[in-house]
Amino acid sequence: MVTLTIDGEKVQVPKGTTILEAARKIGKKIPTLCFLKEINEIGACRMCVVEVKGARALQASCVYPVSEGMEVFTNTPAVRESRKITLELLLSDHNLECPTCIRNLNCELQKLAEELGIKSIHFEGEKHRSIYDDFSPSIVRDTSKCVLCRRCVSTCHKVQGVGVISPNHRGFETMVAPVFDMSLADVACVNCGQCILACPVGALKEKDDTDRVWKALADPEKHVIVQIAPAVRVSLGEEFGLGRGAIVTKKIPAALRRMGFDRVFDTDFSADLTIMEEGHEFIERLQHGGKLPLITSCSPGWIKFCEHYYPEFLENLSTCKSPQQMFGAVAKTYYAQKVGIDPSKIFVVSIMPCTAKKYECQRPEMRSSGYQDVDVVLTTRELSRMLKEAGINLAAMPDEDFDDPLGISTGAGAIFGATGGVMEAALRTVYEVMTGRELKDVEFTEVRGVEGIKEATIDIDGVKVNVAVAHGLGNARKLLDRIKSGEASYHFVEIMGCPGGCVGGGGQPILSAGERWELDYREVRGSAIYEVDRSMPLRKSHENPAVQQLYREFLGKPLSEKSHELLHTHYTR
Ligand code: HC0
Ligand code: SF4
Repeated sequence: MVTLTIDGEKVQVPKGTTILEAARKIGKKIPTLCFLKEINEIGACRMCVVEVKGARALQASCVYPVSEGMEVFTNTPAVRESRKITLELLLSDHNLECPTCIRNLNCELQKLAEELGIKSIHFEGEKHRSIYDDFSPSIVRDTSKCVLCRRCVSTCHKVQGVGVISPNHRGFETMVAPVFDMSLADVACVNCGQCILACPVGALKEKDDTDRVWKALADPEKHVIVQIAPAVRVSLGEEFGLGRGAIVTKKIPAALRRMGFDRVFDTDFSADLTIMEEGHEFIERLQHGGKLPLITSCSPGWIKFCEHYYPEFLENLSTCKSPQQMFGAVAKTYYAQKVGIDPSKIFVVSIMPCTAKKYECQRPEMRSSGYQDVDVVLTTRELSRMLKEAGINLAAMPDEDFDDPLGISTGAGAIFGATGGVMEAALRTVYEVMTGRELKDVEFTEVRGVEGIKEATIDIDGVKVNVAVAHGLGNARKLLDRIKSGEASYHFVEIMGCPGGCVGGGGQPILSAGERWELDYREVRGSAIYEVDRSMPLRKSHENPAVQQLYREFLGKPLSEKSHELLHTHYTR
């Protein structure tokens, strides 16, 4: 342990601790901007400077390690002046469109200006060259708002193992961009949106599709239906002051009906359907020498990552489309027939925690109904903006149910939203189908939680099934490399593109770096997802009566010809 004083107060911390962490331990908040715990600790922005007795200059506390007897001062006139000048210089070269910026009132730069008491900007000078890149189906970059903190760069490189953005050029010309300042649409970006969650300002945002949905809702010719993803029910409430991970499953249908949707359905329904198809696909491959490990294919960021970086695993991917896409295909065929509406008049909106889903719905494979199966994808954040625009306060909504039949679901569908959930849901069904016996304890806790890679061996009547789960593409990379080298071998693997699974999706409400340090949002929202599961009367996908009815009336059985035509696809090199 090391003992030091901070502003005269004694503090003991382990060797290797930074001054910033030591200060936090005694409740002292030092302002930061580029710092993102464990992801970006580079001392670049110099907002966190402090005086260290004996040191020649002010030091960046986020990278300066403590030492025995050190005396630190966090609040001297020199420290305050330096931070203010740094911030004013940043603001002097910033696009100050604050009231119309996507991050207005949720911007770390704005917050710092308030906290540091910046009342005017004393410097006026050149503005840096900027690019507005909106060619990607998912992500918009506006470098006029970039503060060069590199949080997005570190996230893309270190967390996601992708690395398609970096600081280009030098000095005042520095710009965070893909190679040769190309568009994100033209490089191997996987549209995960994790860079957006890392951005402290409005330099990165999702492609906004809210106008297209308002237009559809206002069109009397259109039958506008909506599906809501598993993870949104534990995050949307955060935008309405209900606390991180608040469960708002039943408030969502009420709010969406008031917005004008004709039917409010649930992706949890088609998640159950996915399990029926994927569970049988697994059993088929296991028992008939098919390609193993079977790897889940419902996370579109992961699919794109696999296509670009690990094409040798494409044959391992489940041929099942994702629940969002299965929903669209079923909505424009089975549901259209059932309600007697021409599928060309049906407009399918998805509310997803994900930016890559915007890209997924536009893929050419996703038109098996004869139309684009899902018309528009909105992120959790976009839905929240629309609700606010319509004056609908989610927090004040009564409890209502989803509509029949595509709104009926089980707990197995709900847990898709957390890392390990697809695997657990599949195991619940695979076990019962393979053994013909009831699974008494449905909880496979070995595959739950935020550890990067989880493994388990499940005994199914003497058949030992080895499974692994990875979330976040950096972890996926590690897992795939181990499989490739022969170091590990599995029968069934779940990969989700985002850390924490969909609860940590790139379209979810954004936490500041400070809040991320205080609380693991992946864990909080993940626990809420499992609570949703426990509260459901049915917890196994094959028990979903609406899914059973769909098979009886339309699909026949899992892996039938009709299922293959509508619900499956192939990804090729
Ligand atoms: Fe997910 Fe999904 S679980 S990817 O994270 O599989 O986005 O929540 O909707 O499709 O169900 C996201 C979440 C979904 C899909 C489902 C899967
Ligand atoms: Fe990187 Fe994902 Fe952002 Fe693309 S969307 S730049 S892959 S973090």
